[in-house]
Amino acid sequence: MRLLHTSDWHLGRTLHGVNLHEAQSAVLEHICELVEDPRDGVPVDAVLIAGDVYDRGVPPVESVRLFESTLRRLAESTTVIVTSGNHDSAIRLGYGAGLFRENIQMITDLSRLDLPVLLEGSDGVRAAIYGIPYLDPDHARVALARGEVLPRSHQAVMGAACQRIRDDLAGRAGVRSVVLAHAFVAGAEPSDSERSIAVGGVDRVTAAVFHGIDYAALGHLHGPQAPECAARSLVCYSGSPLRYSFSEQAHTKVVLLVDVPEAGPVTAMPVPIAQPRPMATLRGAVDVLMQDPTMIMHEESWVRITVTDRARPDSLMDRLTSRFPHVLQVFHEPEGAIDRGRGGTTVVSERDPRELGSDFIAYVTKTEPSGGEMEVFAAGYEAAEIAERLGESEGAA
Ligand SMILES: [Mn+2]
Repeated sequence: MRLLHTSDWHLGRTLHGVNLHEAQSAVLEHICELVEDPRDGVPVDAVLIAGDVYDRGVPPVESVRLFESTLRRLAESTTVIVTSGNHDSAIRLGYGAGLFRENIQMITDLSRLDLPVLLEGSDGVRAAIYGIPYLDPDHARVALARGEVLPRSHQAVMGAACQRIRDDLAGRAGVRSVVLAHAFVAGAEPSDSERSIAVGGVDRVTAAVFHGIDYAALGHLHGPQAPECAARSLVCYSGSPLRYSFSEQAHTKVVLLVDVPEAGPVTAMPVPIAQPRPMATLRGAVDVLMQDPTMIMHEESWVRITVTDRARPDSLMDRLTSRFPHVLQVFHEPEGAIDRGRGGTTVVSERDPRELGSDFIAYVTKTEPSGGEMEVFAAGYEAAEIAERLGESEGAA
């Protein structure tokens, strides 16, 4: 059985103000082509999209259109299984789940997580494919409890979800098992473009929660990787198909072609996805940046530039854009200046609000925030996030 695993499309996302709709359209076109015309002739039995289809709960109209046309096109030739991520509104993404044809499976409702999609590959291999929507511990610890409410942690709720899946699997002989999940597995590498899902300060689950499952198709982290796992399970992140932050400038973005044999280990083969532009981080005095011949290779890239001149150079932005028209961020850090502390006064959307809050407290009070202050700030932030999500899911507005 051949599966195509992808995640974290983040349709509607911008990159420091640059609209990525065209780049996202090109990526989805590429994915459709991989399905319609597989390079090695092996048909793709299902496309798995492990959460964060959209960048936010209420995505732009052009993103909704792009997702619909992609779904329709993929469903012409394969089965598509989609779960919701922490950026998606589960209810909005799941609209139509009960209406779509058999080969479009939108799994955004916790009550469905142990009801698998039963698939038979073109090679006769059978698999039970389970989708775990993003589990918000505050909600899932009640929804997934058998009796007592579960501890308030990702580990507890993901563990309970996987246990339900293993219970269901126990009654199914001769099928391979695949799980889609949206989680931060310990040992894996984050980047700057994931929104924190920490609850009570902890965001991770151990890879061992997936034991007994042949393949865990993960979403959430934007770099492709296969964290260490319990024996005989393969746990992989496909990563996002586009770079969504400078911290990803060295990533090779991919989708994974996953082969599930009748018996024996599952394998995942990365297929590189072309990026609209390279990315680079440059640093130096402005005259050097403007004249250095080795910088030619970055002239068409998306760049972030740190200028190190003692005084901020005149018409800095104009000068830089004349050589680097796709410059997205400019910082000024005079060489030899005293360190003003982590991050300086730069506020970028990728930074964890708790970290920003800590900087703010330090800035206002001129002292490091105490543990107690940070706890109050983190609790307030989490409460605001929960309130926002509830407002969204209940359609209060
Ligand atoms: Mn994501």
